[in-house]
Amino acid sequence: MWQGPLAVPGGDRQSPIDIVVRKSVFDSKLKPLETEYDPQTCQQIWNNGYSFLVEYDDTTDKSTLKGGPLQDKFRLCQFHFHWGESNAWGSEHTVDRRLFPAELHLVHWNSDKYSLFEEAVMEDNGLAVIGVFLKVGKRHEGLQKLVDALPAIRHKDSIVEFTRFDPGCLLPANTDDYWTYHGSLTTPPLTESVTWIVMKQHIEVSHDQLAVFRSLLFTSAEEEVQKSMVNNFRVQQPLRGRTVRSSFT
Ligand code: SG6
Ligand code: ZN
Repeated sequence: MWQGPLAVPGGDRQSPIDIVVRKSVFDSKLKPLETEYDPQTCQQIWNNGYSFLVEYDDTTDKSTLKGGPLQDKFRLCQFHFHWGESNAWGSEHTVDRRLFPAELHLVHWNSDKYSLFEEAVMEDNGLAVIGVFLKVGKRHEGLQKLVDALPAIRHKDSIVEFTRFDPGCLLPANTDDYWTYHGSLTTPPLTESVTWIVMKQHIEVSHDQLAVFRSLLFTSAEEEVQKSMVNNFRVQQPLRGRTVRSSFT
């Protein structure tokens, strides 16, 4: 795939990382997150050959993220997941080396400073991504509407209308407790433009719901050999002197 040595720049704030709880630094100035999501901005879901993306209309400030470690207002453009072939791994970030079966990423761009995602993605303070770990347990009611839509986008490049989905239903009950650090996108262009906000609390989904994620394909309908969409996470990157701050003690 893309993870050849040439594709990986020698940056010093790459993602994902292992969060070492004992080394994270409590910062009393970190505020609670303020998410304001309008389900009406939800537009479509597509299989981009690496994950599936739920995309939001980001032409206005209708679905936004503020607060937390952020000075500016950020606009939601999409969310997606990373997951493993088994429940033993799949997340991109880890906590004290603990792996989770999947990880949700809600991607936002700085609409105070920039006018387009494409512009923000190249800039230092351009993006803010919320990461939420998924654990296997009871079925997640909010997620089910999404799971039901997945068979329609089984192959790469398929896209279907998907509307009125509130991404807030995928956040854990407590969003006040999180870790934050400066990092990068975990796929090309791997730009070091991301303020990562990783939730301490996980959400629970059922094994069956994750099994539907795993029934997606990396390959398009035309390809002869079909490949299951699993293990779509990047390998962990060195911390290189960065500090992970926590909003909680
Ligand atoms: C996923 O992550 C998405 C893709 C891309 C990538 O694989 O399929 O759309 O997202 C914002 C963006 O370019 C990187 O996003 S991530 O760093 O949050 N994982
Ligand atoms: Zn991601």
